[in-house]
Amino acid sequence: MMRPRSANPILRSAALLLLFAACSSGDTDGTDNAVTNPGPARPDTLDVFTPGNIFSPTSAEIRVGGTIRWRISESPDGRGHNVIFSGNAPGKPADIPIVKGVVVPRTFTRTGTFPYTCTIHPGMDGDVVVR
Ligand SMILES: [Cu+2]
Repeated sequence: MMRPRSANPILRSAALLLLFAACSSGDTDGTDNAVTNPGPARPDTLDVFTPGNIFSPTSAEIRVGGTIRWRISESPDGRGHNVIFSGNAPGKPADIPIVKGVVVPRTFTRTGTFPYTCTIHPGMDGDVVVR
């Protein structure tokens, strides 16, 4: 004859399942989905704009394998902008020549901080932090 205690693990499992289901169904805005079910790793894509003579955001953070898209508009002086990376860090992407009205992507395959500047406009600086 089975002892009553033998059902306890099953009941405990059922209770845990119900608890999990209750927690999951509480997610109404969908923001938790990436945490509870990340799926395959996917790189971030982030846009950096040039409103006037600044890069926005000034510091852009992405995951390894992520892509920054510089959306380079015409500068107030009509000359456009460039993106020149400093240093020789491994994974440093290719510089972007003087352009305007274009979107130029660069993918970052190594972690690190990659500072850059627009050499046309003094003080127009930014960096990409790859984590
Ligand atoms: Cu510039």
